[in-house]
Amino acid sequence: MKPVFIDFQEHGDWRGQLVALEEDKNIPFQIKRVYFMYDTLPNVVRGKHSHKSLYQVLFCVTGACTIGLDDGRERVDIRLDRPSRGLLIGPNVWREMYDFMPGAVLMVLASEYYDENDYIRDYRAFLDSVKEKQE
Ligand code: T46
Repeated sequence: MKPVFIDFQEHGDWRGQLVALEEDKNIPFQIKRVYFMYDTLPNVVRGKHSHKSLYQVLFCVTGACTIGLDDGRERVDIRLDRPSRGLLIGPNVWREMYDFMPGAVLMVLASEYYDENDYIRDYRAFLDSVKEKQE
């Protein structure tokens, strides 16, 4: 599967860098929620689920971490290691986040409020739902 990156304009000058995120402009949805994770332990794998309808853009605003994406046919592993690069993840994609650098902060912009009913947390059920959509 092909990851969808959004590379944001860096407004750099002698003071440093600045990146601006705007809903329905460089973020392709209305932003209903922002969350971030930090202090992630080195051998931890987060995620391990897909979403039924949620769109999200993930950024490693500090440090780096790896995102594994799986559409039920193929898996790709992506190293997110710069704050100006976002990774867009839509529905029906299994995701895992791992190999967090110490101090890494992974920030996520989401198209919907938190809703546990939108999650598929069982890998077999995820494969079945992908198969159903292909039929
Ligand atoms: C995703 C990946 C990239 C909330 O109360 N509100 C929230 O908005 C979120 C995201 C989580 N929570 C609670 C639910 C759990 O008790 O925080 C706890 C940890 O959530 P979870 O185990 O789902 O976290 P991750 O890191 O496995 O997954 C998260 C998002 O949940 C998910 O949508 O795509 O990051």
